[in-house]
Amino acid sequence: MKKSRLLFLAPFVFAGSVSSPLHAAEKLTYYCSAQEDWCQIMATGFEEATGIKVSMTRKSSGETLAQIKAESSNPKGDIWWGGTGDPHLQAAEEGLTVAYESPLNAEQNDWAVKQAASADFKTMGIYSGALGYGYNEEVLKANDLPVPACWADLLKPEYKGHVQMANPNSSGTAYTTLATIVQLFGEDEGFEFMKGLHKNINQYTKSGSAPIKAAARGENTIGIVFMHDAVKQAASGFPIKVVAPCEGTGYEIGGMSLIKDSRNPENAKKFFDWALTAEVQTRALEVKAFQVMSNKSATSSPMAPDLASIKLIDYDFKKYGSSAERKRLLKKWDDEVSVLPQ
Ligand code: S7P
Repeated sequence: MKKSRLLFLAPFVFAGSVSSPLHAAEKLTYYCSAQEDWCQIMATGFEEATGIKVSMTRKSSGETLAQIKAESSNPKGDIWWGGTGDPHLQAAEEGLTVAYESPLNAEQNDWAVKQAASADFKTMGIYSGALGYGYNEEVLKANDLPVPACWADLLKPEYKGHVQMANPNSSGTAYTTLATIVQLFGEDEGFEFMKGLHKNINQYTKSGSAPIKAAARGENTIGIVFMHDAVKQAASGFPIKVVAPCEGTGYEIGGMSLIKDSRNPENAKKFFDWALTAEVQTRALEVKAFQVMSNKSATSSPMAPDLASIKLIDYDFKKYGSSAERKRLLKKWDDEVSVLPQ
């Protein structure tokens, strides 16, 4: 155990490519949009590996994009790690991030590098995961509700007050839901679906994974989330069942981007390279983060949803990650869905 840890630290501490842990001036301001526990181990792991002091802020994907935009005349963040790819692509298109081709790109899966190339390397794919939902089987039974299997099931009147999702403005998960439904059913039918769903929603949360955490605690019945976030709750011992909707579903390519005009650009690049290593990506399992990792040699768990066995749509990242389309869809959802009575 000790030996492998030394090997893991070696390129970063002993090769002299970064400053020693005693060099107090070295720092990194890190914005994180993955789960809090994963964000934390990335921050402490990087500090331990390099001696660079990390200051971390965890916010949902849409919120972090808004923060980077608001700070663009005087950027405070150095690197944005995690969160759905669409807002990372929007940041790239809006010139909020800078291009970087890591030497570690050769170790990554094609889909991760393809995502980067589509944005002229102003962002990078770091993991992937399918959207779906999870339900608390005890709460479902206690309320005498049928077992849902499809997106269409979530519109049934008996689920009124039993479904939770995040607000797509703040949450990358919920924006992925909106874009998935539009791609799956077409825009008109998709918005009718969102209006029907709205009638059954008990709360739009800020964070994408909150609905399944609430279901795990028995405070909600069905949470629309990434399937891996539902698996995390099941793996933690909660009575959560995970659903890959029968009509098919969308997916995310989680992103990592270097913030333009940042104060510590070299340290940000070091984090970028470090985060693409198989060893670091495998550490996701310590916090039950069950995404498919970008590094081809990262170890995945048998509990992770098998993307090959899920009916996935051909999610159009270029279109739905574009600034104009993302803004248009969010405004339409605000104007036509969120204002409706429930
Ligand atoms: O780490 C889990 C995860 O679901 O969190 C990211 C998510 O965007 C963060 O939450 P928001 O929906 O609130 O933005 C996903 O990228 C990731 O898979």
